[in-house]
Amino acid sequence: MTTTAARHVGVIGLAVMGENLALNIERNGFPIAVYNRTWERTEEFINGRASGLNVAAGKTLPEFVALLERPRRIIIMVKAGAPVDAVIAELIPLLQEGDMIIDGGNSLFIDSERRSKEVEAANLHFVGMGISGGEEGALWGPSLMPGGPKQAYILLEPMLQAIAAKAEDGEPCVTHIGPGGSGHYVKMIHNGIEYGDMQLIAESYDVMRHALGMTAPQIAAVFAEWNKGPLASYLIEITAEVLAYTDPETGAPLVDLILDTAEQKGTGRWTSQNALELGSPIPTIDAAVFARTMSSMKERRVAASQALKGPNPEDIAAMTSRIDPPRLLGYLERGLLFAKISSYAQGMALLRAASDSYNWGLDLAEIARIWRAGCIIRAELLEPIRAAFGAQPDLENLLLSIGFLDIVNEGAGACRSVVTLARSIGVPVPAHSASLDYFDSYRTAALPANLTQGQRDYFGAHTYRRIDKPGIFHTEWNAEPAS
Ligand code: NBP
Repeated sequence: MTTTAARHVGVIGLAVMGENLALNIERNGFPIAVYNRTWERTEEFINGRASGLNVAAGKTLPEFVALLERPRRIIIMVKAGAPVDAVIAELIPLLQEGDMIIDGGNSLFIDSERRSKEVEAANLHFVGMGISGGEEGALWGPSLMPGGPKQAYILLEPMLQAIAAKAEDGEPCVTHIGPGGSGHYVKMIHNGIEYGDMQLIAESYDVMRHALGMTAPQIAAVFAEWNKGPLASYLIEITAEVLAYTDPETGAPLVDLILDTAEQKGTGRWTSQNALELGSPIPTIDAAVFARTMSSMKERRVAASQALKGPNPEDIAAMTSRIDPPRLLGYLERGLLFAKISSYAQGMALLRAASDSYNWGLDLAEIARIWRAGCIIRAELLEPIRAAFGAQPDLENLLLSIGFLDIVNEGAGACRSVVTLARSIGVPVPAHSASLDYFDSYRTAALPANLTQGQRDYFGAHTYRRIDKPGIFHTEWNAEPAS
């Protein structure tokens, strides 16, 4: 441990994320100071993983602050929520004009908006920075989504670029997202998209095991193959590895022994709630959030499985016996790609809606660019998405991008085949269905909302507009028609 020379940056919070981020910063040559509320954890770190490294530690917060060069750059990596407010309240009196507080946790963007006002009122800068990539990413290169004042970002940029993941073209996965809580907002959408991706993958796996009777290792081989094509991504790669893993105790595929109740920490739900507020549909992400909720009702599902009937087993057997496996696997691959593009189209449209609504000036090409490496949704697909928004910054919907038109028009047919088969054999595919319904609704010039408007006018005199003449109309629907 070194305690001389002013430290370029400080990290508060030495749990999984803070510790790894601190080691990443140190490895990249930036003198660093660390602090943790509980001193034992700091001691463990400096005498353990940070032993012999250029890391200074403060036992108290004032001691830690005194180690930093000015303007101070302090990254908070503590539990999201009240702990972040507690740390900020303790820090403010110790800092001076122009110092920067960077919250690197998974904070709700509304909290970051509020905190940025509180911190700016003390003549300090607040940067709400989404970080994705988990423990490995924090150590070796995460995708970083910093939001806050541009002048603060400029002062942080050399360090952030050094510690961020690098895409294949060598570009660091970090950019100035926008003001206020925009960085944490973009991280929230990233997580929502991650929920959608994971659910879509799980549904493909479910169709393979039920329609084709495939085992986990056989399905692993399919995902490994898909990872060489347009679906290539971190999530497909780890799916193949999870499915191929054998439980050392029983010799069975471990995935077959895992209880089917998925947990959630809330970022997916936050995304859905915000989309409802902004009126920007994200049905695939909504379906993924609810799929996790349904999965958590294990006891109720087990009980219902005795009472509620799916399709007739003979019909299922007859149907599955007619399936040509290579053909279905082709549909599944192209259907998954289609469903994923539809989900990204929804997510990007929500980013646009938020940018307009909160006046953030988000650059969607830049956001796709920094998601290409380091983060959980990193995928080959993000380069063409970046290119689509780069070529057409005002692109209204990704589905309409020239580069994607043929893929989605062809892929919709494959997804339709998957959804139709799954429905016929009683396998739930809510995220595939939602992706397809979004596409079908978006491409439909005349939806049945004319009838909805008629009903609304009938019971609530809500009025309607007509397609054959201008104006606002109301009808006394149950009055005797004029003879
Ligand atoms: P945790 O979320 O588990 O938080 C533990 C840290 O918070 C400890 O350092 C603890 O100090 C500190 N802390 C708490 Br709790 N209350 C505090 C308070 N009132 N004042 C000061 N410190 C307090 O840590 P994590 O898993 O490393 O995650 C850090 C942040 O990064 C979270 O917002 C998380 O959501 C986010 N994130 C996590 C991941 C991931 O993969 N884990 C990925 C991306 C983002 P103590 O030692 O004294 O108890």
